[in-house]
Amino acid sequence: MTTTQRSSPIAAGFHPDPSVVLVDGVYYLVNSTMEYLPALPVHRSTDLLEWTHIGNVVTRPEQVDLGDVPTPGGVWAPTIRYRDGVFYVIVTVALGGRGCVVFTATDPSGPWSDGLSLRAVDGIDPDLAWDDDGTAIVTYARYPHAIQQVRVDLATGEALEQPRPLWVGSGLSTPESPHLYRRGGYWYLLAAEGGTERGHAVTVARSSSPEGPWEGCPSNPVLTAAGTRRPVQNTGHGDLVETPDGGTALILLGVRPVGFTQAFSPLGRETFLTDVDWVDGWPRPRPVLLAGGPARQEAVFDFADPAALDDPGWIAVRRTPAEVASLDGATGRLCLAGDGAGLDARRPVFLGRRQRHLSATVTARVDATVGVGGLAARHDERHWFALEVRTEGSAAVVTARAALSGFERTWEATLPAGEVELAIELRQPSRDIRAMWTGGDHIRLCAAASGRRVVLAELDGRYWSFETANSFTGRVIGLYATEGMVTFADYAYSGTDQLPDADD
Ligand code: 6LW
Repeated sequence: MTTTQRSSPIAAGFHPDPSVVLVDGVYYLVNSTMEYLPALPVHRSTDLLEWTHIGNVVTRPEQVDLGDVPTPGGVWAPTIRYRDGVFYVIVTVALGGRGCVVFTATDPSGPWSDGLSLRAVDGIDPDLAWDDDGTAIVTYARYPHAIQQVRVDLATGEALEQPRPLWVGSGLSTPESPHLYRRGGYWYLLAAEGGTERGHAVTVARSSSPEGPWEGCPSNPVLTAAGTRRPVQNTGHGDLVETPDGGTALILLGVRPVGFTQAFSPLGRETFLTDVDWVDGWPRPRPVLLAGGPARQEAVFDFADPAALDDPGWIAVRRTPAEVASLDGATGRLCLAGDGAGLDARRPVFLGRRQRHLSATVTARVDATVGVGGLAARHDERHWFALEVRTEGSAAVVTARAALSGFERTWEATLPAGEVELAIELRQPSRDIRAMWTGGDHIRLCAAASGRRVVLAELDGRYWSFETANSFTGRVIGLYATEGMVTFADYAYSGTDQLPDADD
């Protein structure tokens, strides 16, 4: 059972590239998911503050054809829109997947369609808008031509014209994530520039036509955290939406780097919200701050509950959760069958959930009497740490493993054979200058059995952060098996955030 949180960020943990639509007083949010399935989570809200995860656009692997798409490819930046009773999500399955696809649904919680491929869209970050005469316009990013546009027939997927260069941006690097809006007598083109790292920025242009010519805003970039010590960095890649009181909000991605140097962000890119003022006919988003009290979230999954895997927040790597995990009603346990693939494989046997808080504890009770497996935190196949259990005679041998770009270190402890409780403890470091060498969060890898508890390793989380992994995802913590049959009694997550000091 998961409790909904109310604070900023609005979608915490690995939730990059947000897009939002307002339909009959209800907001729907989608985010990219890279190599994970199900893909494209859909969150719902009536006030823009409290969000509930209601489903996922991609629940069937054929919808995206992830196959063996390499990291950091997969399901990139979607746009969600609505017209005449139909919800549309347009997305790119990048680096060898299905390319540009449009999914439709009448109920955003699903099911969503098999998807229509738009072969003419040879770029990323597609946006969907409609012309006065109802023709669909897809605006997207393609290097080196920056923002491009093409009109398409959404019944057939065919292009109605040659793709056209649209806007080169304000002069920063990599213009991308375009969105078109109509307001007053103008069409507005919102974009991200500067790359998704510390230079990330929001820029805007306007025109009387969706084709341009575009007049850039004189105060571009209209938002960036570059060069500041704001607690939320990399702010960019946003989508505008009307607020319940008739104002405007920007939903955008950002990271929460920890510690004094603010160099490493354990959770990856998350989704934030900020208010937008209109000044001289231009949108001016306010800096993104952290709001609300520290939210504590608890989620306990008891695998004796036949509904334990129904929660839409479970994700697996390049396969659906149902392809890697099953519940055994007779024993009340979750079963993972190892197939020889380790956590460094493209398709590990791994079932996880996003780390959503800067301080979190994740525990699982595992039986590895006839297999090898345990609990792992993963950014990608080259950046992960884990507690792995195997049985040797009357001993459960627990190995803490830390893998970083091809380097691996292990620590071992022996406990009595049988059920072992594994714990990954993650703690947000102080922002005090005296703690500056910490870099990332504090990681502790622990195991316990028959009343004996051991701390196997303590790590600096800088090596398992967005900046080090550089793979577009965030930390996902889950259960895994490499060999034989490994079973689990439960998975428990408890997390909280400490707000930065008032002067930050
Ligand atoms: C996304 C693009 C980006 O499509 O990263 O750096 C890609 N910018 O906007 C994946 O999140």
